[in-house]
Amino acid sequence: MSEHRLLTFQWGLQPHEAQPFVAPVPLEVLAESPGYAEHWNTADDANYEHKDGHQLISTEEHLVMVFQADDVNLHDWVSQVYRRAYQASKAAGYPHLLRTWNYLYDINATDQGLERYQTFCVARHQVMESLQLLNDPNPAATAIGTHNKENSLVFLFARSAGHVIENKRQTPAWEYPQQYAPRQPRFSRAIIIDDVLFCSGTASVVGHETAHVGNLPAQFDECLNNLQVLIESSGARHRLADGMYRFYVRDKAHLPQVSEKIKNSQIQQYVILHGDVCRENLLIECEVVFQSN
Ligand code: 3EB
Repeated sequence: MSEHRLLTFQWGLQPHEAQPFVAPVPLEVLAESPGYAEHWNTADDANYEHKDGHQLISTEEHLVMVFQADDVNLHDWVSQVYRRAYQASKAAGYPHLLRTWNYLYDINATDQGLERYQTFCVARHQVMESLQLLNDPNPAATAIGTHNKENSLVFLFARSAGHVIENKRQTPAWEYPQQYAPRQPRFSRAIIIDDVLFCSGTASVVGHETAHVGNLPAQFDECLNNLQVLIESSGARHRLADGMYRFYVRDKAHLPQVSEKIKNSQIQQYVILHGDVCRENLLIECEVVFQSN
């Protein structure tokens, strides 16, 4: 294990001291495992800053940036935020983007002829292109729709690069055909850094197509199939049941089926959130952190 292991994710423990910072997840919690709470811990001192309407948390190795807004022009806001995040992190010496969480209001709605998820993809791609980042490794990412007008973008940057893991059952997102968005989504299926494996929002996608349209239990199983492949490709010896899961469910009525599936899967640590998965025919998506400790 690396000596410089600075970030761990804990569940179920109370922090030793009051956390001065709480990252927003602007979605309704439908269910969670007993005592669920996600804590990001680091061995180093953390500095907290509010600056020009966003928050920065920095340690020797990591920089977290958090942007929130209520009523925005999506294209303009995403462009401004991504540009600022990339530029500020690079200037501060944290050039490697490991992970993003993109929570966007009404993600499947159509605005001026384009689905809002597609507008987000276009804006993200344009910023990366103009900053000449299209050949850089893509971060692990989540893109989910909120219901309460809130938008939030969270970035985890680091001084050292992670290692990208793609899923051999799936087309890399940046090679998706343009039916999903006029500019391809830019995310990797997983990133591993030290012994922490971040799996992106993982859904029932095989190749580039949605598998099991309309079938929640089968989509759940396909998510776990995809995660299993990512674990195997990472070379790490994690078990599916040991991950820390965030599930996103489009339809509240599916909650009993999801709970039943989780129970049978032996997953211990989870939260189930009510959010719109960015492709309309995906009923469920999950993201997972695996780590050995
Ligand atoms: C998929 O596999 C599902 O655009 O950043 C999942 C996670 C998905 C992140 C993104 C999209 C994104 O294609 C969609």
